[in-house]
Amino acid sequence: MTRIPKHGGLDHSLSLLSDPYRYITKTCDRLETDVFHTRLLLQKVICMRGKEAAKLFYDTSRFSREGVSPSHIAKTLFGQGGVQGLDDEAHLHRKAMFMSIVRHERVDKLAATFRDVFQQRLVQWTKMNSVLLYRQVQEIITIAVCRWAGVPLPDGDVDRRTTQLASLFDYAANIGPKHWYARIARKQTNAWLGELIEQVRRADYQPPKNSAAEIIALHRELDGNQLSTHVAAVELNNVIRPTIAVSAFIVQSAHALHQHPEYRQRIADGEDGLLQCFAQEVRRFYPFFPFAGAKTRESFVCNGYRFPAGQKVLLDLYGTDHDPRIWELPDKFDPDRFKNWQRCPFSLIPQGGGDYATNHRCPGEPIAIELMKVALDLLVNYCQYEVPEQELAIDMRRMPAIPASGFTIMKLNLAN
Ligand code: MYR
Repeated sequence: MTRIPKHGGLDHSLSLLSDPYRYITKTCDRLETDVFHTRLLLQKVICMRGKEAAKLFYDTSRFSREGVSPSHIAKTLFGQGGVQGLDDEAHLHRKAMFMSIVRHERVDKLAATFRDVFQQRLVQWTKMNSVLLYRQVQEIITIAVCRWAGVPLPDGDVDRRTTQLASLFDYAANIGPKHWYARIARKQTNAWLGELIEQVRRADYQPPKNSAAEIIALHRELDGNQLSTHVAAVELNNVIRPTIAVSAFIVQSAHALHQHPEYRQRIADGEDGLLQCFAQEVRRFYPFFPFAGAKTRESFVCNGYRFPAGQKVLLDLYGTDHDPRIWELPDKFDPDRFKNWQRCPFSLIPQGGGDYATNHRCPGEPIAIELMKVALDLLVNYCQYEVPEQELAIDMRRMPAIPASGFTIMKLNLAN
């Protein structure tokens, strides 16, 4: 048996928070290991990285998710009682509900709605002095995803609901006033969506057939009962909120286009498969979700290392997406690496790994990719704009990490 190396010291929460995307990899490199013990929030935690670690982490016979999210994350980002904290049959059954919401043709429908709303915004942007892309794209997605999900959103509510929903992921890692803002926003958005669930159940409001609002409101659990109003609201929020978080990937895509203008021409030329490769490389290259958490069910030995029962474990998502054993020149932005990519559920894991239906991999991944492709197409083929002087460095302390400026564009004109 080999002892799991230890990152010695009292507690490393501050090191993790000051470099959330690189703490695990940096420590692994320093200790020359792929797995180590550390202490976070005064608790013993095992951190690991790489493809083999991801395979282990998504073995549901060894790891459970119940009660794993720290309470400040559960009370902001994920909400309480949702799919992220379920295991076994309950998880498979709830996941099947999400899979039915994101069936292929429904993703296409969302992408088409997003394209319509985005194109209308492009016209408005021609009249604006400057456009803060992160915020604007959040509003576009909020309008599109609510329409698609069967959630009524009057024009006058777009600003308020976008701010509330975006705060759930933008402020999830914050402490102080932003955290409390997100806690209030969680309550407000759950109340709003819960009221809608009740209206659907009372038949006071009929959402479109097979929309997320209908599927979730009428979903029955394994015991034959409907979800409580609270959990149904959390799950509807679990469809809407992460879709709005795709705004980070879209800003990162705009950033990548700006840093690598040679791809503009290739995209404009309609190069086969390039939009897909570009979107995948943005998801691999840029920081989105830093790490995922789970806990061991029983004690077990893997590769000579003993994992104790009930042990919290973090899997390094960003580090695995930059692992040089998987990705040649991982710090080079190179969409062409995806041209002949052999899909592997444990190597490209910005939104979690494993299988959508049976693991805790985000079922919204195809949504993220399709919305990114639409945004790239519109930003390259439907308009021209300038990127003024601004702080364009990716703020690695921010989660999700985007340029500190939020990415401002100016002098936007529609393409002829
Ligand atoms: C979602 O809404 O589920 C997707 C959110 C994506 C990015 C959010 C990044 C926040 C990560 C917080 C982890 C904090 C761990 C201390």
